[in-house]
This record gives sequence, C-alpha cells and structure tokens, in this order.
Amino acid sequence: MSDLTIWGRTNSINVQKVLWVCEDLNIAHRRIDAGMEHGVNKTPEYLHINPNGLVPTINDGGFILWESHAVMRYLIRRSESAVSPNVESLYPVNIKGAALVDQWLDWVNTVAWPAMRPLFWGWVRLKPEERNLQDLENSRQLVIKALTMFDAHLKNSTYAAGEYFTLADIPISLIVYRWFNLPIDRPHFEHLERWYTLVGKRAGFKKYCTSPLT
Ligand SMILES: N[C@@H](CCC(=O)N[C@@H](CS)C(=O)NCC(=O)O)C(=O)O
Repeated sequence: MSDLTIWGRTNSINVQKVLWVCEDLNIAHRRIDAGMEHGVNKTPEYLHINPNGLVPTINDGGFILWESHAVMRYLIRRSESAVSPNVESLYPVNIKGAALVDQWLDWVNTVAWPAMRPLFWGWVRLKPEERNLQDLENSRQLVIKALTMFDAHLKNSTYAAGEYFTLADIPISLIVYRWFNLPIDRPHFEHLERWYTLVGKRAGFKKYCTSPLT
C-alpha cells in the first residue's frame, strides 16, 4: 500500500498534471476526490494541510505539499529512475536542462493558462446565458498569441524543453487538449500539431486527455 495520497478531482487541470506524472512513472497512490461538487477542500481539516483551499495537495508519508508544479517536480525527484543523469528524465538533472523545464512551467502559469482559463471556464462551466462573448473572444486571441509563440518554438525543438519529453510538456498538453476540444475557431499550427501527436502517445495523456471536458 502506497503512503502517497493525492487530494483532487480528476477534471482539474492541476490535479491532472500530478496524476499524469504518477501514470508515466508508475507511482502508486490513493486519490481522494476534492474540489467543486466534491467539497472537502474548504473543510478545516483540508485547510490545515492546504490553507489555499485548492487542489491538488499531496501527503507523502507525512510530507504535505501543494502547488501542482512543485508536486510534479517532487514526485519526479522522488522516483529513482529520474535521478540518473544518463537516462531521459522528465526533469533533467543538469541545471540548464532543468532551467528550461522551469521556464516553460512558469510560462504556463503566467501566460498560457491565464489566457486559456477564462476561455475554458466560459465554454465548459458557464451556462450559455452567463457567457460574455466578447470576453471569450479576447481570451481566444490571447491563447492564439501564446500558441503562435509555442508553435514557432517547436519548429526547432521536438518537445517544449528540447529533444526529450519532459515535465514541461505535461501542463502545455493539458492546455492544448482544452484548446482542441472547445467549440471555437482555431488557426492551423503545423509544429504544435506535430508535437501534439507525439505527446498523445504518453500513458498519462491517454488516461487524462481523452474524456470530455467538464
Ligand atoms: N497554482 C495552483 C492552482 C490550484 C487551483 O487553482 N486549483 C483549482 C482546480 S484546477 C481549485 O482547487 N479550484 C477550486 C475547486 O476545485 O473547488 C496549483 O498549480 O496547484
């Protein structure tokens, strides 16, 4: 029985990041539904371990951690196969490789997800009468701007942070999955679509990027 517990609903992008890492690295865990209709995340017990009241949170044998990118990095470092500098790693050991992963993870939190979140929320979680179509269009334009930049980057890079699939590709894939599954107009992105086909082969993608958006 694993000592790792993950709190979070499976339709949350931030929970999906962590579950994808567990899937790719075969990390045993138990998951407790929390957030939105499941509640839990505003209880005093949960706020005691994560005062933000957000998901995901993990408890690894008494070690509590929240913030999905920190959790992903922790789980990878905790996995023995990821610490050898000689193997393809989700989070490279060499400092420049790791810095490039961090750069894209920060870009997700500061550019790509802030652009995509209102678009996703508006189309998936709001009722038609609650939608502001101008706001949705503004968000769509911001996502196009972000993905145009990422597409140009992929012209000379197989994956986000270079030659290998890394942790950086996970949140970007989850955002692009939302992009491809919203009822919106999308320009053609040649390199992004090539990359999306590649990331689509990962076990974590197959498990967490194939259900309808909710
Ligand atoms: N920066 C945090 C953001 C966490 C976050 O915003 N989680 C959302 C779900 S994606 C949440 O907990 N929403 C409230 C809820 O589900 O009830 C992280 O990356 O973990």
